[in-house]
Amino acid sequence: MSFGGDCLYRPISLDEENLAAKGFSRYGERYPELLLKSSDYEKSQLDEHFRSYARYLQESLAVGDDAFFLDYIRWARVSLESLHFPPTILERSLVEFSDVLHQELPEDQDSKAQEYITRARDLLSAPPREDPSFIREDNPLAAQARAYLSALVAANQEDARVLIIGMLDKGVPVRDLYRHIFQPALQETGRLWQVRKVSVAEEHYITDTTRLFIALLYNRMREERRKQKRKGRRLVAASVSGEFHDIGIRMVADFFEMDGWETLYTGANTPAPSVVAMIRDHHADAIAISATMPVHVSRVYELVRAIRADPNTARTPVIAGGYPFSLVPNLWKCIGADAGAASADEAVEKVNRLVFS
Ligand code: B12
Repeated sequence: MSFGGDCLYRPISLDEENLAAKGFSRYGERYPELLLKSSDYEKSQLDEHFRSYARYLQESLAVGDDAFFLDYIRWARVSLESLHFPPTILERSLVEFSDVLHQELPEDQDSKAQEYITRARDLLSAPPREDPSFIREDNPLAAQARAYLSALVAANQEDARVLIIGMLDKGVPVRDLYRHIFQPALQETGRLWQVRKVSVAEEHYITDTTRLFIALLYNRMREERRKQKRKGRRLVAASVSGEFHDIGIRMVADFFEMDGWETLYTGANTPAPSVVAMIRDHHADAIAISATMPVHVSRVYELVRAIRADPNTARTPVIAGGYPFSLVPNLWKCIGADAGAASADEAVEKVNRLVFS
């Protein structure tokens, strides 16, 4: 269990408020006529982009990898296009932001930041590509996942419920419902939300209905759990503070349950000190930490440090995962965890190896 390994997360703190305000005001000076024509909503979006540049840049600089910053630019481009905003906004605002950074950052940070901005601008000069559906052809339950999502997009909870129950009755394991129905349907919902094909309210409805179905599967999960010899080991599973996404870590926790572990799942937005106390007070044998938003990687890092700093928890194996970990290979090492995994099955396999070998 070592901190660092062959890469290191070096936390830095950029003054988001100041950088965003200066970026916005330079943009206004450079393009006064554009800002004059913009609605309040468009102005608030521009302000939000400057803030996000600072937040994502901070995480990229901390880990020495442009992946978070570039991923944000890709995401912002798709979002702006779907709002029919002029595509030049990103390019122009990046140029202004780059000048602000040059004035505000120390030289070493600035030179890295300028590299990332150059790559972001190269990315913007290439033609955009549409993201394919998350319900892929190689998904063995693709037709059912599409039917599930279509039912929920049409606000037809009953059809979705009947579909899920029908699959359970045919013997489809709970694990496959998670892997091949819920996960791709939720990811696809996110894509449709981003391109404005489903609204925020519809996304919330689809997400919450899926959470309801997951809860309804609890008894079935316990039956699958009973088939597995108990391991006599306990896992704490949490999303870091500030992180509102918790279905991924729910899925990870449930896969551990079905593998014979006992799990303490805390869900979203869990403050670091209370995670440490839970590991200590309940004698957990491992901890799984989740973050979905790349801007929360610093929180994962802080939580791992807090676990290592308490002598009662310092040696507890830590596995970390979620979307940002798919962007930077070995990010788990950089933030001081003992393992990382791209999926719930892999997480179970890796932690079993850490704990039992
Ligand atoms: C539902 C949802 C929400 C819900 C979350 C409700 C909840 N209780 O979870 C709400 C409405 C709260 C929400 C809010 C936001 N969201 Co949201 N959300 C989603 C959505 C549609 C589904 C998430 C999900 O459950 N996926 C299914 C699970 C099963 O997959 P998963 O999380 O990836 O988990 C798997 C792996 O990552 C891994 N894993 C996860 N955790 C761990 C942990 C360990 C230890 C391991 C080993 C593995 C592991 O294993 C899991 C199983 O395979 C996604 C779309 C998407 N692509 O996922 C957007 C998405 C993640 N959200 C997004 C955004 C932008 C936001 C907001 C900023 C929106 C806003 N403007 O307010 C906020 C941020 C809130 C915050 N501070 O965290 C973007 C993120 C873009 C980006 N690349 O940065 C996405 C991708 C949508 C999109 N396409 O634009 N969101």
